[in-house]
Amino acid sequence: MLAIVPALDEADTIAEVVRSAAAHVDSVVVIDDGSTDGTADLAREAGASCVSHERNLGVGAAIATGLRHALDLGADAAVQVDGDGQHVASSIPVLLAALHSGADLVVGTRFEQGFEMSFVRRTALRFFSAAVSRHVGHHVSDPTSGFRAFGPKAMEKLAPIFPTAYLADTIEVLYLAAESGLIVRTVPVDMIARSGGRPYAGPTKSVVYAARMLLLTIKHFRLRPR
Ligand SMILES: Nc1nc2c(ncn2[C@@H]2O[C@H](COP(=O)(O)OP(=O)(O)OP(=O)(O)O)[C@@H](O)[C@H]2O)c(=O)[nH]1
Ligand SMILES: [Mg+2]
Repeated sequence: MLAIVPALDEADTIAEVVRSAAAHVDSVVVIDDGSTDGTADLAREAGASCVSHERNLGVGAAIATGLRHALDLGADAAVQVDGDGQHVASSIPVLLAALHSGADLVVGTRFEQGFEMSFVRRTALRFFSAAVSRHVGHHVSDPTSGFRAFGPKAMEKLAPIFPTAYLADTIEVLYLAAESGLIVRTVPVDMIARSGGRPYAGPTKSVVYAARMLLLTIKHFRLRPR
């Protein structure tokens, strides 16, 4: 069992993320994407192995690298945990338990805990939640959550096709999972607000990539498994 931690300039939080995840998995790999604040060294000092991309490839590419790494190690499961400290490690066993109950890919959802967000973001997420839920045949209330667990079949099927663009790395991958015959399930998890570093996407990037994701949603709708 492996934790995959995508990280870009998360020096404030990475050591604690590695240590807290390590209590629930066999090993932790941090996928560093050109951090300039010492994230990679801090991750190693905290006990993680660290893979660094030569240039910034984004979160999706980092997860793909992590899944390939997990397959190479022969890991039976991989948990995706953000490096900014938002994903509370004590929820890792909850994600893994859902894998053991028969799911191939488990999405940790935060809305059950009443997570705060803006009206526009909430509305867009409602739309994508409805589209993803229909596609995977299970209600996914929080399709952009990056707190997830992958079983062996999900690692194998998704590692070669993991989308790299922002939002596609969380939403489109669920369409691809359903089209690959994977069972997608959700469990409520604990998440907290960012305590340091900077968010990956600002408002402009979010709007542009949400529009792109809308087009991809139409494309995948035609491929929906029946
Ligand atoms: N490997 C890699 N990791 C990244 C990259 N950009 C962001 N990350 C990491 O991916 C995780 C998620 O990014 P965040 O910016 O926290 O995204 P978010 O949680 O949707 O947004 P906030 O709620 O604002 O934190 C964090 O651990 C980041 O350090 C990147 O280009 N490459
Ligand atoms: Mg975050």
